Amino acid sequence: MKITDAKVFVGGPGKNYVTLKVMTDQGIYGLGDATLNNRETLPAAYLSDYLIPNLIGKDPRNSEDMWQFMYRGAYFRRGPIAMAAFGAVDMALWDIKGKLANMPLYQLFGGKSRDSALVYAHATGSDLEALMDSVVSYQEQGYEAVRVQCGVPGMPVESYGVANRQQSDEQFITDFSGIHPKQEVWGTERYMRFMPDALAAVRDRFGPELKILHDVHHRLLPREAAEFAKAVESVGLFWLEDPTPADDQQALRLLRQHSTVPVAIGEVFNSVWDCKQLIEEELIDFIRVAVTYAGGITHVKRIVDLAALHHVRTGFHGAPSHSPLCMAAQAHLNAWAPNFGIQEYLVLGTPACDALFPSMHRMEKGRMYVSDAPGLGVDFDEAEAKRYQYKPGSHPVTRLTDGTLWNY
Ligand code: KDG
Ligand code: MG
Repeated sequence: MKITDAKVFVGGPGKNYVTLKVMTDQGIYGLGDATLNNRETLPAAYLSDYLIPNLIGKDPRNSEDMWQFMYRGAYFRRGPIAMAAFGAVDMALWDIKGKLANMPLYQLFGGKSRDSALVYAHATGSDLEALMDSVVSYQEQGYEAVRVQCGVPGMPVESYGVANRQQSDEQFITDFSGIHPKQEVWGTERYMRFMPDALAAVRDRFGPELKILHDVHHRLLPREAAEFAKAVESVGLFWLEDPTPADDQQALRLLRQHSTVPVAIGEVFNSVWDCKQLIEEELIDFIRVAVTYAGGITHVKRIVDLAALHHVRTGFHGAPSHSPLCMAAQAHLNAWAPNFGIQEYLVLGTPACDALFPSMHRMEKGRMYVSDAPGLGVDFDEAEAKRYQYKPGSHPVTRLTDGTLWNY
């Protein structure tokens, strides 16, 4: 069996999905995703200029050897652009393998460990009242878990994950007005004074059963993160996400010494080496990598296995920018992983997105049901894809009130 051709498509409804299609001499094709949010043209170029020419003529069944070839062969290791490009190739080869075996991918990993995967949604409000309304609407749809983000009094409404009453959460991931980022303002003291009480108010209102998550989005210094984690302990969070940037991983020890709040980190990680210290020292409770950004199924499965040895559960990244292909790969891992925790899931299939990526993966009442179709279980409609083209966009940047550039 041989790979005969491969193509990359960039575009999609309101997002720049980077989709790889790998064709074989047996008529079977595989699909993969390289959508690196707001840097989409770069993994696309890595694929077209370097990887696709090396795929032609290779046996697609040897996905492990191909992964090693891409990683070791590049010499310059890791990094989100390369790892997203490798992720797309790896997913496509697993898709082909599943189609050849006539099995959904979760069967190739070891079968199902659960019938459905717990999912969390994003509840958000410019103030506490709007946030409460948002939580109610998710509860009414059957969600058991919600991430809550809220505007902080005295700070501009534009801040990570906070929607005002007219906006949807999705608009906060990409600003399509161009490549010059818009600016948001962050005030640590105000946030630290307001947010623990806001989270406690959500707990009081909704009672003990609601699983409440909160994302600090890398904004606090290690000491502040430890103070915050201690202050929210009585809320009983399901997790506290990215309390501090994890570049300095030993800094998380300080938080652990002061609080038992469960910690989730890893959405910006792209290899097992980024996760290693946090997992081995048991400084986190949930690992947040995404299959696309972290080199595909082959590599993320290794991260999941390492995490399992250290009681760390999965909580794969699934922001609105994630392609249905990435979410499908994660759905198969979620069905299998003995250490599954929760899945962030926001690509709630708009008709346009479903038309581009038809699939039988299903969301119902805050749970995801994996498709039984062979391979990834997602198709890609090339005729639909012609309707879209790349649109430049960017993440906002964050500055402190005095203008100092901070972590987005
Ligand atoms: O591209 C960046 C987003 O994926 C990120 O800001 C979303 O923090 C995020 C989350 O938890 O989904
Ligand atoms: Mg996050």
